[in-house]
Amino acid sequence: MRDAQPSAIFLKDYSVPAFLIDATELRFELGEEATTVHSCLTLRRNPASDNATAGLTLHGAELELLSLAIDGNTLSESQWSVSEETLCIAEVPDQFELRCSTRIYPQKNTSLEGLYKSSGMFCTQCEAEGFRKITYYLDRPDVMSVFTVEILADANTYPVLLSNGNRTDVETLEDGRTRVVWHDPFPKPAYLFALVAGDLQAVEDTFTTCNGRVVELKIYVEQKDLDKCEHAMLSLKNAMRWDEQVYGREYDLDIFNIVAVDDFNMGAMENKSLNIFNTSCVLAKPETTTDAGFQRVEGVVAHEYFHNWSGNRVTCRDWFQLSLKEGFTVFRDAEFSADMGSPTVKRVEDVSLLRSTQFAEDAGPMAHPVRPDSFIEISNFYTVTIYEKGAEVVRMIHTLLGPELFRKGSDLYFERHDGQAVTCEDFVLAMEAASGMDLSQFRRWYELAGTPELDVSGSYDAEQGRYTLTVKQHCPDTPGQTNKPPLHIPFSVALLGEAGALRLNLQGQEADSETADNTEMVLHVTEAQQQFVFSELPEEPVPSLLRGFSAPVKLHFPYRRDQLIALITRDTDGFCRWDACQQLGILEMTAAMESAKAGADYQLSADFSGALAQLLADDSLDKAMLAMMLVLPSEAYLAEVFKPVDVHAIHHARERLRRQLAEALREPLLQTYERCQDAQPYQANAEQIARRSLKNTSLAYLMLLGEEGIAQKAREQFAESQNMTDRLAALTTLVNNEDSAKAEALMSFYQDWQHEPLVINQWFQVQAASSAPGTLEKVKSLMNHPAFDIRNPNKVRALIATFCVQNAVNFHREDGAGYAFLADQVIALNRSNPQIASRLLQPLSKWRKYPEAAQQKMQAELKRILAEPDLSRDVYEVVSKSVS
Ligand code: 0A1
Ligand code: ZN
Repeated sequence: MRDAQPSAIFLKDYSVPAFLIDATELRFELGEEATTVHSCLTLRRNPASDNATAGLTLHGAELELLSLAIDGNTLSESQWSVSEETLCIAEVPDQFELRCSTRIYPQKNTSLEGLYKSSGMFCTQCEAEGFRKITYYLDRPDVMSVFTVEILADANTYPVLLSNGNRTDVETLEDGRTRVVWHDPFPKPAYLFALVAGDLQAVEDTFTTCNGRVVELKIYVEQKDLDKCEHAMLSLKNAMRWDEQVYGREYDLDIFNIVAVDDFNMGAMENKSLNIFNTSCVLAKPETTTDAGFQRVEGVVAHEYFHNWSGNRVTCRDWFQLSLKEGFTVFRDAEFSADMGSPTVKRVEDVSLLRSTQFAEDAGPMAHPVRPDSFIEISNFYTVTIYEKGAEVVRMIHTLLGPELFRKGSDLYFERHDGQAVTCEDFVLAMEAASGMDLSQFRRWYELAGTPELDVSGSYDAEQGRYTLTVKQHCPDTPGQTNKPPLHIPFSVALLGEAGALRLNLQGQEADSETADNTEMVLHVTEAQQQFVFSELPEEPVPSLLRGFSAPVKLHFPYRRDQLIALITRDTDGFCRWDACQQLGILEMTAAMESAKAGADYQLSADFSGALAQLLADDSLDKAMLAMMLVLPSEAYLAEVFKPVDVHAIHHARERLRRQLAEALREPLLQTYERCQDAQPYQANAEQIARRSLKNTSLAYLMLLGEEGIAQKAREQFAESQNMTDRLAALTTLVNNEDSAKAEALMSFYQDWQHEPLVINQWFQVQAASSAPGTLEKVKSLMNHPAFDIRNPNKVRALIATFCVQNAVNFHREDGAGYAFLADQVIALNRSNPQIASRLLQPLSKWRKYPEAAQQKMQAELKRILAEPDLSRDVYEVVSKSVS
């Protein structure tokens, strides 16, 4: 809990550590009451530090100090002092061995940081600053040490005892305990330390590396989950192979372990050779897991594995550099998932997330650069900006350099910095050195918060056969940053003619041609305003802009409707086709909302439904793409487009348009629904996933027609489907349409799956997301359901966060009850789990986007939270930055 005034720490204040720890020996005595941790640290003064006489200050929190000794001599109480967060020893030699014993209480640890218990097993989470809750230490990523870990625990209760690296010793003691020793030869920061003790079973496999080394792979789970590990194991092997082939990175130890735990604040953690996973990101089988769940497992397994190089072998100097490992690793996992499935679909999914969630963050009170300048609590900075915008920044470097030079750059980065803790600047320097490219202006992407906006216009001179694109850029002000200089924006373009993309002849400007036939180019937008002139164009082209979403910007171009339809039906860039659909959808939404305001009825435009009908008739189109193109812009994205955000008007207009679309496309949707039925046994491959996605999108539309015959199909699908994707899609549409079978379906679903917590979370989610009136009361009553547990983050996310984030009409109820509910939950979680409390709070922090009446109610709840005694640093930072 916080001191009177939590203060910010600043990147500009970084200094090297005064001491280094060459070796770390830990001995854990795991007990049912308490755990004792004995540490032996080999310390020496850091030659790079300019303070040669400094005392030793170690981090530590919530620890009971039992004893302290330097070089074998026990220290008396006058020789050290402890505060809530530190242990200081004023006088120490230049080189010494520090022995320290502490007592901790993992059974009482509800924050899920440090050592804690989950479903009877001991496990750890040390990133970012959790190790200090285990023992006193230099808990900062630039202190890298070789760890040896001894674990003692009751042999019956904890038959599996794991830590990082290789197991070097094991014995059974006379007192009924087992003693094991693990040694990790690679120096690492404390945040990568991990320990697991429990009654677990493993699924085993091997991987032979490119150099013929055999690596033992194990996924440890509870016995009942042994049948849900196959997909994670396959994903792991695919990721290991992919990293060799695409990045030349070979795995470096003889074992790689994954452990699944029920209670986990995030998705997973890349501890060296002992990844710890939220069960939701590792367990999958067709009967319990949706296609999206399968894809998430694949992506997260790969992400954590890729960290072995981008994060572990080369780590971060300080937490301001978090995106160095996260942005790069997200880029790597996105490319991997693209290669394993459908690249365009993956790209569209990622861009959707970025544009709804990251753009919102970048426009709100918590906006921060990819490399922040300051923070109060680092846990608040595991954000979509650090992860997803950070990945976009790496992607832009990839686009600017091209794949070969990018690979040269990454090779150089790994070679230069293997075993080091480095900065984002080191990454850019390696990319520059390998490519010869000047990225000086590009660096601003790391420094500036806010989403840049591109205002583009085009004009065609028929006589000269010239097309001129005028591009203006500006980046809005964000907290602490005004009047920003222009960024270096890679702007990928093509010009479409009637018969396809036209050859590009760009006058006088430097640009890289992307395609052999010269039909796509990356323009370097570097100034506040710039013109690009293309010549030898026999017809007025339709510009296809920001292809593949080549930069994380908001693009404005005054497209005519016929131009958007041209892009929808014949652009060769999948992202631009989808985006043109979204833009036409926004035009429809705008018109529908204006009509509603004037009390008039709006009728969906025929050109829009006509274009979608044309797509439905096109058998050559990827079905997953088609499914995405059929979906109107999400409410979350529309909340980024309309200002102020009237969530009720948006929801009702969107629902009306959806119904009208269903009416206009009834026949083709019915045919599509039937055509996409799968006779094959379930597989999580791209083709089947695409088919299910299109089938269930069609069903969701058809259900809006309120026809008994269609409802019957949904009920049948619910009752008969053997996989969770189809079953949950049917349940969702029965719930969303208040079907007569809703209550019974929810009940039978619960009966069938009450023994599977991950499935029950989906059951909570479906109910929490329903736009029906009274959902808040339903959510409150579900919080008293025996299957709900507020201490479990997955359940909080499934029920509470789903309601607050994905159910805008109910969360933004006009009486403010949704806001009060959220504030109550934040206050309840503030003490038990500050990280989850702070994350949950985010929707309230965006109050400025909403109409006046909502603003006041949201602010009042923020103030109520701020007035709470003992606010955690996590919650305090978000509330204090967003209130006022
Ligand atoms: N490094 C992990 C994410 C992670 C961060 C913090 C955690 O606990 C507070 C846990 C996991 C990743 O990127 O996957
Ligand atoms: Zn990561």
